[in-house]
Amino acid sequence: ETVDTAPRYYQTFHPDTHAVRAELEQGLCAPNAWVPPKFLYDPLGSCLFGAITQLPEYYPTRTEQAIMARYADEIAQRVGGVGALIDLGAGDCVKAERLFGRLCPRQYVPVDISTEYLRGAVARLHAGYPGLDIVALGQDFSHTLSLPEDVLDDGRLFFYPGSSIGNWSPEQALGMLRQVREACGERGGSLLIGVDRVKDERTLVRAYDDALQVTAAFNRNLLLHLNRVLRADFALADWRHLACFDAARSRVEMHLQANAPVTVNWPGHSREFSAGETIHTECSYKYEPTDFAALLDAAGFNDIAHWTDAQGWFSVFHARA
Ligand code: AVJ
Repeated sequence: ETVDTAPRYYQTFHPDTHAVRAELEQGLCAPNAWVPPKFLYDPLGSCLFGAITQLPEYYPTRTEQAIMARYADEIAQRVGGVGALIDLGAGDCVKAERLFGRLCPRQYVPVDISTEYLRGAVARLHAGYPGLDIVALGQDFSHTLSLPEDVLDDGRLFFYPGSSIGNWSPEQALGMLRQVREACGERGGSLLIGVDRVKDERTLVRAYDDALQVTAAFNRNLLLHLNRVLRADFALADWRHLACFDAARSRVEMHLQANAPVTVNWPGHSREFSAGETIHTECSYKYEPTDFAALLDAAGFNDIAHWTDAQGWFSVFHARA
């Protein structure tokens, strides 16, 4: 007999706050304008990201999935009994769902800044797994990761798939990994994380500048999100999508580039952009496996295992706290 336990939601992220507007204003008014990549994820942005994962050029999702499928037994054996499966940047919860059969978590804890999208995903998941204990967190864990009391504290497994860690610089990633290690607790916690690897520039850039222009839509949709959050007047026609690889920093960058001189206004502010000027919207760092293992080590993780694909395009790591 399965007992139907309704999911619990804890929403701590609210985009309509002064702090969020201040964070955006600071970036937009900087000499080299930038917006944190987390603002790519409003409801439409989360949907467009889902579409990106299906694109022929976007290899990370399917490569990671293939690694997880091929080494499913080994991974499950290493991970052992799972209490809470804590899914950082859960999105549609589909990646975590694939682990349920083998890992049998006693509790599922999806965390995402795209709060409305997460609610929908959790409602669907609950319908499919009525007995599963779900604690959903609408949280911006880029500041601090805080888990409510009802998250089980034995055998925690943090799941950070898809190379989302690549949105952080290596220094920031170290801070994030330290935070995750702390949150693993003292009772057999561990981390399962996917990391995209350094490869030829053409493959990398095409993954972020696809022929169908879904990634362009994903990037430009950020402007619609900013219009809502800031009450700004960005016009889509003024901005084009740009993706490039900075080999020295080992990162793909996404920018929005002004087609012509343009002034953008929102209450209390205006910002002039010259023709060709850009707003930097995302970094996606690419790692060599040894470098990423060193980062895990520096963050205090130990007993590190690593799996990859035949081409060496993507890596999955498991490490104990
Ligand atoms: C979700 C951050 C892993 O960097 O590849 C996809 C986001 N940006 N296409 C990535 C993204 C453009 C993605 N992450």
